[in-house]
Amino acid sequence: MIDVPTLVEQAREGRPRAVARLISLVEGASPQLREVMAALAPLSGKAYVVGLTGSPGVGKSTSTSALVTAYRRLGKRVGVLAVDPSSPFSGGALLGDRVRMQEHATDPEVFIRSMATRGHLGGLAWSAPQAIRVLDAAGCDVILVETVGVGQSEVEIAAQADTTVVLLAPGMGDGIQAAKAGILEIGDVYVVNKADRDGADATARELNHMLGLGEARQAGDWRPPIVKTVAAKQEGIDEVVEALEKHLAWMAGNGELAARRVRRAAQEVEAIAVTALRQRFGDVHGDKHLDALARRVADGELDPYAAADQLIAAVTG
Ligand SMILES: Nc1nc2c(ncn2[C@@H]2O[C@H](COP(=O)(O)OP(=O)(O)OP(=O)(O)O)[C@@H](O)[C@H]2O)c(=O)[nH]1
Ligand SMILES: [Mg+2]
Repeated sequence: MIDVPTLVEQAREGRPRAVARLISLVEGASPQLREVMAALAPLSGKAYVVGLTGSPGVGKSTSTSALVTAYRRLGKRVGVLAVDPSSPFSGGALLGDRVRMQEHATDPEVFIRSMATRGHLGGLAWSAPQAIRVLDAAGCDVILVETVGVGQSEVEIAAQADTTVVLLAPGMGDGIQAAKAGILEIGDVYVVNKADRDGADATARELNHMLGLGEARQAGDWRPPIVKTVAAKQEGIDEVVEALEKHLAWMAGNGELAARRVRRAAQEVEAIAVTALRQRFGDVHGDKHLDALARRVADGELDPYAAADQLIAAVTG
């Protein structure tokens, strides 16, 4: 058994090994998570959570590393969470990221963790917020969350950040047209990376046009800025930080920040509850109660809805 209070205290002091162990507990869906989260709850809510998303190879890891550099110059403690929702293995895809993050590896004010969700049910919906809570409690001012892999998970991660950065690059497929339509709805800040390559201006223009379509903004609404960067050379990164700070101030000023955090907590709670219910239903499978109900339904004695009601009552009672 792990001594949770000691581990939490050590994480609070910013000890990397304690932070790593707590995130491993999240990754492994440890039964001790209940105790860990109870201890962390009063310590969290201070960090600014930024999600980075975009097609493979667009420069998410390079940009994350460049943002770490920029935030460190501002004296901030930074957490980086690389999440791989698609793979059950934490090595592989994240290996390249480790190399990219190498320059920060010895900085005691930077915490870099990668996490695979090992395919557990509703994995990302609760595991990412919990890993974020660990980094938050460890005193990170900013937490950068990079998702590896594409698809629905991008949108899922975006829902969990305070601010979502969508990255694009020139010459990747057909630019924005190729980008999934959903990406135009989730970005708070857009970055056209690899601006050292041909076509960056065109990509930015096209993006600007697409973002303007269907625009019915009112005074005080947020208009997502578009920033051009060469992340590999740290160019434009200060402008990204500036855009992030503006978005944070905008959200803090109108209640949006609190609203987003409530949404994030709601998703997490729901995912935990659904997981718990699924588990109980799993226990019910092959259970005598279900057998008895099923027999009555098969015999036409009971309708399936009434039987389901009885099963739910048995599982939640
Ligand atoms: N020319 C140029 N290359 C860049 C720039 N930023 C990143 N790259 C290169 O683009 C490649 C992919 O960068 P990554 O940061 O690994 O991209 P990623 O989005 O994290 O990739 P995945 O995690 O695999 O989806 C690397 O070879 C980088 O060196 C840039 O600003 N300009
Ligand atoms: Mg990457």
